[in-house]
Amino acid sequence: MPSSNLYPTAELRAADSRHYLHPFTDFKALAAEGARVIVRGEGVWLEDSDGNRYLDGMAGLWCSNVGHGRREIADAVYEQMKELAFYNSFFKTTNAPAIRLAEKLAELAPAHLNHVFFCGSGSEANDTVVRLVRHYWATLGKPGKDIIIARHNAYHGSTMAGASLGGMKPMHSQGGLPIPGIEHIPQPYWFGEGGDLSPAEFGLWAARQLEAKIEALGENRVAAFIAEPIQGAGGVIIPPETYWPEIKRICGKHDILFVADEVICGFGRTGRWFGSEYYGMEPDLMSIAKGLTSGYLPMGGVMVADRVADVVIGMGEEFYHGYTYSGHPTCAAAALANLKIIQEEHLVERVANDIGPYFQKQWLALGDHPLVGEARMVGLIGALELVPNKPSRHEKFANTGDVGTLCRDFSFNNGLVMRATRDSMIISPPLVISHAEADELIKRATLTLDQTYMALKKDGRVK
Ligand code: PXG
Repeated sequence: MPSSNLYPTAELRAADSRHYLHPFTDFKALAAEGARVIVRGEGVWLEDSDGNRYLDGMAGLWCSNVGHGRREIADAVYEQMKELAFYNSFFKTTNAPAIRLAEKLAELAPAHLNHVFFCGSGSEANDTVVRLVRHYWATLGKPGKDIIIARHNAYHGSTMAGASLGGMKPMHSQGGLPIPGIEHIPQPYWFGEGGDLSPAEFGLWAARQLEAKIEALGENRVAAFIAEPIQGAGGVIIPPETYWPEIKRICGKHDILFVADEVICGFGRTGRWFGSEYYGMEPDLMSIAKGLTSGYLPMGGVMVADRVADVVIGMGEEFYHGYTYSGHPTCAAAALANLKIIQEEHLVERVANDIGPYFQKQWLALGDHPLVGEARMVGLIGALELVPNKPSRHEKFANTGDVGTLCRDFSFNNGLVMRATRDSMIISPPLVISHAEADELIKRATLTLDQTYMALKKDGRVK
């Protein structure tokens, strides 16, 4: 990758703050500071308009599973665009890449999931979920069975239904959310909310909140439970081992659908194709996006179990739902090329047996740092909890988020992209990261922790 370039950074920044409304951004703060202009990506590396290089510890935004700059995907997209850039899938029409992709996904997903509804993003996937599960129960003559249970601090997208399913309080405070018929239960976040319970006890407690909620609402009113196998944006919440088996028992006992939001956990992140497989869950529906195309083009979908498809296809009236870009041929071509790379380079197996264990060992060792209260990781998704007074996990920093932001800024300056959630640091690198690059990531993360620790010592926030 060339280290110099011709981008006019100052002018781009000025135009950016004049015209570009960024997502999830404090506009005034961004205008004051100016955004980093990212101009190039290759493998796990990014380069900005001033020629600075960054190790992309977040795989774009939890999505660049095959790494940046893959020529194979660019070529597949180019070829498809020349042939047929776009046609829709309405009115009894279809296209070859979307068919091939649906077939491929049925092959890769657990055996009982053989149908897919395509859309443009994870948010649209979850909007589709809400409409589809309600349509399913209505078709079975139970239109009143329409409540969807989700979890606090979950992230399911930014559309009206996605943000409603999500459990982010600041999002609900804007725009009149959640929409009706969505309920939330506690998350299985032992480090932050486990009190004096052991992880195992807390995992059972958190799972049983689902049963309590179903019983309080009445099973005849509950359509589905939706959850990420591991909560990503919420702070890489890895549930205690007791959690998913108990959820499985509860979903099996009550007649409700289980929806796995695989937008982050899907396509190898956990060392299995899907996070629900890692936890032995058998979802009725799976939301997918991000790693489906590794972010090369926007695409999402909902995978549908035979049990649900049989009803919706065999008994239902028309499902009045769909997007212009459902089954977009060029996006499907990108997804196919991406999945081909994941298969041919054995990236899922690599996360399970090679780079995953190699990286985890070093990441978990960061738990010994005086600032780190807990290091956790599954596959290639992990977090570090920063605490002021180790080993207490009950004491937190004042003004939650300030220390995380400080640490993230040090990280950027050290040429490493980590994301901060509250006061924890998050990592989710491309699955192609090499051993040497993993070592480099850990080196930069260690330096970042040391600098953060020193700064906090200096201003008295740690003793
Ligand atoms: N479900 C999950 C589990 C997600 O992580 C979505 C749905 C929505 O996908 P789209 O494609 O509509 O964005 C997501 C997206 C963050 C961050 O700050 C995470 C996401 C999106 C934006 C920011 O960690 N995840």
